Amino acid sequence: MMAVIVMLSMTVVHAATAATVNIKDNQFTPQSVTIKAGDTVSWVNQDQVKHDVDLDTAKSPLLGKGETYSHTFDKPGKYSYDCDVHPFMKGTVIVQG
Ligand SMILES: [Cu+2]
Repeated sequence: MMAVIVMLSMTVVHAATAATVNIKDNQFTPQSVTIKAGDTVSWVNQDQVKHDVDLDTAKSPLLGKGETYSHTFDKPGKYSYDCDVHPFMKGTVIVQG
C-alpha cells in the first residue's frame, strides 16, 4: 500500500514540474527554460551557500542546500529572475501560451 502511494505521488510531482533548475556554483542551470502556461518550475539549491529566486511577481525564501522552491507560471511571457544574495546570478523562464 505504501509503495502505491509513493508511486502515485511521484507521478503527480513529475507531471506538475515541467522544468527543474539546479542552483550550483553560483549559477542557475540551465540559465533559460521554456515551459507552457500552467507549468511549474522547480529550483533546487545544491550549493552550501544560501540562494533565493527573485521573480518580479514572486520570491522564494532563502534556500539552504537541498531545498527546493517551485513556482507555477499561469501567463505566457518572458520572466527574468535573479538571486538577491548574488545579483550576478540571473535566469530566464519563457512561458509559451
Ligand atoms: Cu545566490
